[in-house]
Amino acid sequence: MKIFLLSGKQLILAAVLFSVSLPCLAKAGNSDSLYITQHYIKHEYMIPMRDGVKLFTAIYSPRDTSANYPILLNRTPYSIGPYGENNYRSELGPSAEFEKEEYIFVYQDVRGKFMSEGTFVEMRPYIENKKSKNDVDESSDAYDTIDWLIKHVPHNNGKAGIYGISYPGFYAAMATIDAHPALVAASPQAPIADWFVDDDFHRNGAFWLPHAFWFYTVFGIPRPGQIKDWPAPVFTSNNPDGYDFFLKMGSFKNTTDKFYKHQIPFWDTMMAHPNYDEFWQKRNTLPHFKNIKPAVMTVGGWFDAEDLYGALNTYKSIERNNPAIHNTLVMGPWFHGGWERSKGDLLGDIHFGSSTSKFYQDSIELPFFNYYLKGKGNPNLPEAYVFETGSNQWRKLDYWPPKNVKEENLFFHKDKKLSFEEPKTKSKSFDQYISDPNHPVPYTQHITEHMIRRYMDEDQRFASRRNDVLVYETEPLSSDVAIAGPIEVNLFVSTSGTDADWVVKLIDVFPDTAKDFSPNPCEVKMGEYQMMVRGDIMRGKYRNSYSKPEPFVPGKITKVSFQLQDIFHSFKKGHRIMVQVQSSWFPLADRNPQRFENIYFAKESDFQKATQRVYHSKEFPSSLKVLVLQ
Ligand code: PG9
Repeated sequence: MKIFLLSGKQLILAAVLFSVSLPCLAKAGNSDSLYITQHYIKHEYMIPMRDGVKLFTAIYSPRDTSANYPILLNRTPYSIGPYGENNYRSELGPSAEFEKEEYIFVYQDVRGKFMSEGTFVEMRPYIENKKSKNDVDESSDAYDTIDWLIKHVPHNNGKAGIYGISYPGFYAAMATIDAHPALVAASPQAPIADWFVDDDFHRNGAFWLPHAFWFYTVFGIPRPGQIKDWPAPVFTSNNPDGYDFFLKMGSFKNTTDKFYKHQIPFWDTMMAHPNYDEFWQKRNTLPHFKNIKPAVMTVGGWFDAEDLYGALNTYKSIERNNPAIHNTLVMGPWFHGGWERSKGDLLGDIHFGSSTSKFYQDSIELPFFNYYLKGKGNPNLPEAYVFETGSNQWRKLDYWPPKNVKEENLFFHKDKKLSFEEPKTKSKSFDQYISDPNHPVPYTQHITEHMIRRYMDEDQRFASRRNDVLVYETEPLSSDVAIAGPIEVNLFVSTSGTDADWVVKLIDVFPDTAKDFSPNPCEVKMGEYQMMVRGDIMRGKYRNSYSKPEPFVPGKITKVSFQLQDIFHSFKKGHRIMVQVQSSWFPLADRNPQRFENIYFAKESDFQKATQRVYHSKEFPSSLKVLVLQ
C-alpha cells in the first residue's frame, strides 16, 4: 500500500490543493525509498514537442540492464519534483507493487507548468483537425513524448502505458485520442471531463466554492518562468469554519475583489463565462473519445466529491464510441483518489468491510498494466468491476449500468412519505419551505474551511431537522433493494423568486437496531443513521439549457429534471430509503440570490428569501427514477 507520508509544507499544500481531510485517514507507507535508489537510476530530459516547446521529464530506469522494460507515463500540472538527478521520488508508479515489477517510470511537467517550457492552458482544448505543427494539445504532447521516449530511452520494450488521477487523469485520457501506436494501455483515474456540468468547479451550473477557491489561491498564480517550487498562496485564512468564512465573504465577486485581488487570471476568466458557452464546451473531453486504440481502464470512486462525473462519463463515452476495444470501468467505495491514498476500508463513519484499495491495486491495476505492457498474466477484467455499497461486495458485470435492472419511480407523497406507488391525490398537494440565502443549509455538520471529503456519505440528520429541508421516506424495506446506475430527478416545483437551486439527496436510513461498525474508535452509533448515498444540486435557471439560462415565473409550477451520478448501493431489508430536498448546500455550492441574474456579479443586497414549493400529486408527481437490480 503506497500511502506516502507528507512533509509539513506538502501537508499544507495538499490541504489547500486537494481539500485533504487529514484526520481519520490511515496513513502508512511501504514504498521503499532505499529500494528505489538501489534499483532505479534517474535521468532528466527536456523533450521537444512538435512545435519546439520542451517539456521537463524525469525518467527512472531499472539499473538491471539485462532486460527490456515497458514505459509507464504520468503527466501532471502538480510538479514532478524533487528535481535534480540525485534527488529521487519516495515512490514510483501507481502503487508500491509496481516498483518491484520493474518498469521505466516517466514523470512529466505538462506544458507551461513548473520546469517545462510553454504556456499552461487550463483543460487545454483538443484540436481535432491539426493543420500545422503549432496546433498542439495534450493529445499531441503525449504522442510526441511517447515517440521520443521509445526512440531514446535505453532498454524499453517498445510499449507504453499512461495513468493519472484527476488532472493527471485528464492528461491520461487525452493521450488515448490519436494515440501513439506504442501506447497500449491507459488508466484515466477520476479524470476531469467537464468543468461546467459536474466536475470540480460546477455542479449543473452551481459553483463549487471552497473546492475551487482554495485550489486557485495557489494553482492559479501566473508562473514567472520555469520554477521548481510551488508559490505561496495569494490568500490564507485563519478561520477554520468555512460556513462562517464564506458567509462573511458575501457576494461571489468578493472572491476576486477582496481576496484574490485579481491576481488569479483564470478566476476572472471563469467569471466572464457564467454560462456553458464555447469557453467551457471546448474544454469538455467527452465528445472526442473516438477511434481509441489503447486498452482503457477508467477508475473512479462512488464517493468522489471532485470528478465522479468525469470517471463515469469518460468510461461511457469510450464505450459508446469504441465498443470493440478493451474498455473497463472500476468503481470502488472511494473518495477522490482514495484507491491510492487510503486503505479504502471506510469513509467517515461508514465501513466497507475490507481493504478495497489493496484489492484493487494487487488484483486489478497491476495485472492490467502487466498484461498489456509485459504480456504477463491475464487479469480477465470484466467490463465493469464495481463495488456494491450497502452489501459491501465487489461485482463483476458485463455492462455498466447493468442490463438486468427495472426502471422504478420513487414518488414523493404527502405526510413525508416516499414510495414506488404513484400519488393518487388530484389536488395540487405540495410541501413548502422558506429558503433564506443568509441562513443557508450547511453541507456538513463538521467544522471545516475546505470541501471535506467525508460529506459524501455523511449522516444527514443535521439537515433533516431543519425547516428548510423537505424529507420523504419509505417504510422499512421488506427486502433488499439494490439500485444501480444514474438517477433521474423529476421535480415539480414553484418558487416566489426568479431563480432557485434544488438540492436532492438520496439517503440510506439505518434501522434503530443497526449494529455499530467495528472497530469504532469514535463510538459512532449507527441506529437511525441517515447515510447520504448520492446528492447533487441543480441551478434552476439551467433546467432547460446550460447555455441559455431561463428565469422561473414566480408561483408557476415548473418541472426541473436533472441527473444524479450513478450509484451501486443495496438498501438492505429493514432500512428505509429517504430523499431530502433543499435550496442551498453551503458553502459547498455558492449561494443563489434567488433572483435571475449573473450570480458572479450579484450584489449582496440582491440575495432574497424565497418560498419554495415541491408538488406531489397525480398531475405533478415529483419523483426519482431509479434502476432497480433484478
Ligand atoms: N480534480 C482536482 C482538481 C482539478 C482542478 C481544480 C481543482 C481540483 C485534481 O486535480 O485533483
